[in-house]
Amino acid sequence: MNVLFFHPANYLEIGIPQGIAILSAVLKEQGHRVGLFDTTFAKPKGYTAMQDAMMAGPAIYKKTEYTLEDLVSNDPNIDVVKKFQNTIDEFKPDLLAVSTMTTNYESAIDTLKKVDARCPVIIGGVHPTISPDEVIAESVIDMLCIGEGEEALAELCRAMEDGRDYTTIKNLWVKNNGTLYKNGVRPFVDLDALPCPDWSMFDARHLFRPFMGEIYTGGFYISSRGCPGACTYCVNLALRNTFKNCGRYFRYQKPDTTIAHLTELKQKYGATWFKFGDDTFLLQPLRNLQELAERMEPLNIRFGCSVRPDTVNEQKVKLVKKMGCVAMSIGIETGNEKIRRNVLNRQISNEQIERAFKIVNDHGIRISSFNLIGLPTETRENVFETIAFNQKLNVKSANVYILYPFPGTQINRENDIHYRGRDNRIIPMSKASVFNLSAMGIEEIEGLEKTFNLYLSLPKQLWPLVQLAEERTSRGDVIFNALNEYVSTIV
Ligand code: B12
Ligand code: SF4
Repeated sequence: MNVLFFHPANYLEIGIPQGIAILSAVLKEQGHRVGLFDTTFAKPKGYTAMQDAMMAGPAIYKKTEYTLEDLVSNDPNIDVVKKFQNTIDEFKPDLLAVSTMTTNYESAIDTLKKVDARCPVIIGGVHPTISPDEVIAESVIDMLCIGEGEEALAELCRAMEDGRDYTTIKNLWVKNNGTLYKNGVRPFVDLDALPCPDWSMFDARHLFRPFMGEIYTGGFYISSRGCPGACTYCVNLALRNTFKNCGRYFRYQKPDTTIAHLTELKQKYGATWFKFGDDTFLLQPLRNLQELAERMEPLNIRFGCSVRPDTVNEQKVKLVKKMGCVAMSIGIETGNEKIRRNVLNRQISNEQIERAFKIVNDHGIRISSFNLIGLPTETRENVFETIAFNQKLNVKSANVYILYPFPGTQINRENDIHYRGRDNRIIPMSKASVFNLSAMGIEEIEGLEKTFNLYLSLPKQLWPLVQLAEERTSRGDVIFNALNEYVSTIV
């Protein structure tokens, strides 16, 4: 079978998607031919280079010898549809396999509608898993995968190759001769039975990893799946319900598997920097981390990971430091404990967060905090509580997002949110303020998102100026740019 994967990423949103990389490895093991159409480096017409700081993100930005923009500066502009059609015509897929989150789902569908796949199209990823009804209703989609695809896709390819019926495969919804077959879900895959992710078909520039002024080679790696949390803004709760009879929702690999894969990725691709995409890396039991610490140290890699503050303790942080951890993303979400507990259902106190930050800071691991604004009931004063809390924690770089009530989340359900606008298009992340869930106005939230890091970095005497920078006017922009320049070069 010829299987062509489609990764409909936004331009320069680098990072090899682990979903496609694992599925590709599984299919290759079974003797199938695999190809890829990836829009990450498809430079759109009229594209103008972004600031380097925007590209690398505030958490990791420090000037580097060269930037991602330098790496793509000589790339031609690409007509995505034409290039996709050429790839299809040359590769001649028997199956087109698309992977999407909510944020890139619609652009994937738009593109699919403009090409002739000349074969069945299957789609998977978090969005089809959470919103299968709307996805399967699309005329360009023939099948979708609910949840894990390793076994389902392999079974589908075998059946298609043998000319057998494939309408009853677990995890798949299949359209066939006017009938829709909605099959149930299967037990979770054994994470230790999966092959090493296949990075070979991806553009090597996906591996560009600037960190603290140095450039490394590396990418995402995920050693566990699931999270026992039930935060109201996260899809995990809905996923856990969908897969409640499939096995233990939070699962992790044996250290043997993690070590074997990291070694292979280092040997094959020169990867020395990894970002563990595990939902919360320190959830693994201590004995796992102990073994990983012993066996990862000689590998001499650096990595970053995301953790929940209530999983941080001295012993675990010592171990990850030994493994090579240099950066941690920790979710504060809001400085107001009541909102954190009652609105976000994160039962974590400010004190626990302070303790976690202290431990991580004491071990010299760089922290970037994650914050949400625009939360239900949130006022301007609450946002300033979040800024003050970041200051108290000595956060140097804060990531701040306006809450987007993704489908499947409790906030989405409780507020009866339609995430499509009047034009029936999915409201993009950049317009999350229009959901208007907080006690603030839309412009006020947008202004606070824009200036959050300025408030965080600048002394209170300059805050009246920062407030002017919140405005969406040319005066606001001029002041914002000047303050931003000042913060990134001097403060
Ligand atoms: C790594 C990651 C990223 C990376 C993505 C890089 C990359 N190219 O992979 C980056 C940092 C860019 C990113 C950004 C964002 N992310 Co993110 N991210 C993740 C994370 C941590 C891991 C994804 C992953 O690789 N999982 C492991 C693989 C194996 O699982 P998988 O992709 O789901 O694939 C499996 C199945 O879905 C299925 N499958 C997948 N594709 C296909 C295709 C076919 C044909 C088939 C049959 C099956 C199949 O089989 C796979 C193997 O079992 C997930 C959380 C998570 N643990 O999944 C969040 C997650 C996907 N992200 C999320 C969010 C919210 C975001 C952001 C919006 C955050 C923000 N505020 O900016 C942005 C959006 C970016 C954008 N503009 O689109 C949400 C998605 C919500 C949604 N409804 O889409 C998640 C689920 C986190 C969460 N718990 O809420 N993210
Ligand atoms: S801890 Fe993180 S991954 Fe787990 S449910 Fe909460 S937001 Fe989702």
